[in-house]
Amino acid sequence: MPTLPNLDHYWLPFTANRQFKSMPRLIKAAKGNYYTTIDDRTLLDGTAGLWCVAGGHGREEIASAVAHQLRTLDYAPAFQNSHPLAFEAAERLAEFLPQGLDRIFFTGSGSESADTALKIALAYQRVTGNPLRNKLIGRERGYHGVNFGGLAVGGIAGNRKAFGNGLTGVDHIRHPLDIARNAFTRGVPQEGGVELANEFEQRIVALHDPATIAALIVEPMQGSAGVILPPAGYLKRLREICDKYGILLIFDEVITGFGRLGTRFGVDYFGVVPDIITCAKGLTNGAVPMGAVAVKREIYDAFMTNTPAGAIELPHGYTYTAHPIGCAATIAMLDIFENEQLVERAANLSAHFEQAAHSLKGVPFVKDVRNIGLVAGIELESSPGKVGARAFATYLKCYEMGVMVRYTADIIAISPPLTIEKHEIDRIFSTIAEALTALHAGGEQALDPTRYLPNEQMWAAHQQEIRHQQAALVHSR
Ligand code: PXG
Repeated sequence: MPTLPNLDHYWLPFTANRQFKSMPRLIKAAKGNYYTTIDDRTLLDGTAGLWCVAGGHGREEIASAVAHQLRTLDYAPAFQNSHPLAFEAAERLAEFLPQGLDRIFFTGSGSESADTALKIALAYQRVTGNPLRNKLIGRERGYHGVNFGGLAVGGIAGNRKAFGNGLTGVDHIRHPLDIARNAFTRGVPQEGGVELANEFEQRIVALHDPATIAALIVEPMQGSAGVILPPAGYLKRLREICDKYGILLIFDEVITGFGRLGTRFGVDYFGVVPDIITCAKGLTNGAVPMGAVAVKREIYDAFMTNTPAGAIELPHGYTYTAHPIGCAATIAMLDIFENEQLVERAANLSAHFEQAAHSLKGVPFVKDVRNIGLVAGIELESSPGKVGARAFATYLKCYEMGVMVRYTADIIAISPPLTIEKHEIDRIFSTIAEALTALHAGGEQALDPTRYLPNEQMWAAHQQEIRHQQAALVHSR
């Protein structure tokens, strides 16, 4: 049995630390579509880590590319210098991205990509003679990471309210979730998209004066906030409004990029092309922290032609921009996408995945199922006065039964590696059904997190057992 590490020093992100430390769920290894926990459970990965492990865990190709790169060139100064792999990674990524978006700025994460994209949009307006265009528009329930720019345009209230006033000159369009109208729709809702997008023009553009707006940033599909799909025609109409008023359109594809929707990017799924795309996560299979921002060639060219020769065109960048290790992992991952036809694989599995997700209709507490590509959101009725408790208990019960799911508020989100097999998809959704049925039978008590393994009592018993064994060992010497 394992010994727990000292849990005192590490402050976990987006986690109830005291609760977690009383019942730590620690993973020690992963291969393919499975994790191994420190208490030797096997968990099927229903979430590709945090939406990032598109190619399955423990990819040998990435490990050896990274190891080789570490031994060859661990680091080179990112400013005023570079290294060949940065250019190769950018070229390869440009080939994978939608046509026309082929100038690449590398970052270290999705949050850095969001802030980089916003800064490029603002600087672009300035460099093209529109310095008054300095407002940024996001969307309610949008998630663009946790840095100040992304936070400002983001629309998840709980992520914002602890952190002061943020940026000025920011507003939000409405999110498109309408359960009353669209519950259990398979794929994108068909109704209401254009009217909803028109509100951008009628409310926000009109309110602010279009000549003051630099950019609109949206996720093609809102992932973090619980899988919110754009109705048909909605993104296309947003594009038209942006074009009409000279507003840049940014797609945050940190989740929707790299095959998640059964297409390379959300752009390819929806047939709507933004001016700037952000990505991260699947770029390196989650193996190395890395992100990227792709801009239309005209945007890059505007910086190159409208700034004095010899000047720094964009005063922005990170120590770890185009880090050699990240570039090596990116190239290895793009090879995997090509060699294994991962995007096509995801597309081919989508119908089976949709069927399995919607089999949850009628299961206790399920009030909506939303799906697209290899993504499903299962919205539960909240327990009165305890928003999030039911989804948390479902997550714990699934974990106990050997399946990793994600939850946010009372929504379960499923986004497996694109290497998932059909029988594994079936197992994910049947486990959720079983967990919800058990929760229904268990009543109020079933919402108590300490009932699920691994819990405090189990770990206490382990630690006790270990102390006994150690004492016996010392004794026998
Ligand atoms: N944009 C989008 C659209 C994202 O989904 C970020 C930016 C930020 O990326 P970084 O790499 O800075 O975390 C994200 C991240 C979840 C979950 O469970 C989602 C994210 C991160 C962690 C958990 O839905 N999205």
